[in-house]
Amino acid sequence: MYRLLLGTALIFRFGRASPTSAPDSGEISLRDLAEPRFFGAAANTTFLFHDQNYTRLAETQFSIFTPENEMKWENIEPFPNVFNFTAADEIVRFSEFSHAKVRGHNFMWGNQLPPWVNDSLSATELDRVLKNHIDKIMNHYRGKLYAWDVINELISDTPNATFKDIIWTRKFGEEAMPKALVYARQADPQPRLYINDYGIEGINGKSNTLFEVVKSFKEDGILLDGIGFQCHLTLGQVPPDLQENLQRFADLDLDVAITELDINLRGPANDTALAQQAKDYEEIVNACVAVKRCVSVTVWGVSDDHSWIPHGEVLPWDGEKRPKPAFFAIAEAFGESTSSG
Ligand code: 9MR
Repeated sequence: MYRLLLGTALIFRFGRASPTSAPDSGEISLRDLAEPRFFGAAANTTFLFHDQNYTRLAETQFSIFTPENEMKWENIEPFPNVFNFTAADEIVRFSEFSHAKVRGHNFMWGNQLPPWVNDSLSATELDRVLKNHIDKIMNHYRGKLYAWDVINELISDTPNATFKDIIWTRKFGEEAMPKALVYARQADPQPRLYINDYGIEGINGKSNTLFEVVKSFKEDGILLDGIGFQCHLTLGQVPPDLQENLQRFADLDLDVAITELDINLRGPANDTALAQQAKDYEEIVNACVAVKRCVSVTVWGVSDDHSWIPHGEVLPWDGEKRPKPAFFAIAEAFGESTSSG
């Protein structure tokens, strides 16, 4: 009740959402059922405070948020040493009001870089630029963030290479990841530092590559706290060894997290497809709750109308913010797990 009132107060305070009657999810709150884990969403300021039903779901259903785009380099440091924290701050403030955590996203990625971060910078200049970027942002959010995706999507998709060929690896080679991790740890020892990637959900060539990289970091004393498994998956294709894979990373003394979950129907949203989608969501949540070090499950968006995949019908709430079978499947998976670690 408190949270509902708070949500209404927030909407009133920011004054931008239009009051409509919200389809609700009954008495079920996934954030409550997920405890002691976190249930999260990618939050997007284009909708937060602008779509009342979105804000209400955000406020009542989630205990952790990842800014979908607001902390990416092109948005947060669009020009050299010129930082724009406005949008990212809105999400951090909203999270504080609703007692939710924040995962920062991200520092080192090949996409969504501003034009001035390009190959014409020397390795020395890029090094200075990276350090300054991490320092300024971590200072700004000191004490406020739970975790950071320090590194996003650097592992190669092909077996003949360890890393993707992007600006960071072109300039720094295999020092790219350690550099970012060390700078982040130096800037603020508090937040959990993660490597986040896609296609590493099952035991496969790519996750094996990451596993070896992470093992060598551990041996070299490079501090890393967790691995984010994005889980942008296609209907019916949850890897059967997801849990085993999460566990082998956890066994390296790392937290693991499902960070960007959605299930793309790639076809019509009929009852059969929605039932399979629910099964897929349930399997993923089950895998997380079976692994002690799995700290959170985050879906990439809130409802189908605001997903990064248009018409993909990928999320637990439909375009009208009505709970889909996937929502109830998640509730069941978390609900049944309350006794497990
Ligand atoms: O959801 C994000 C979308 O709004 C952006 O246009 C897109 C641009 O690259 O990035 C999306 O988020 C990505 C995330 O940051 C990293 N993993 C893949 C996500 C989906 O593309």
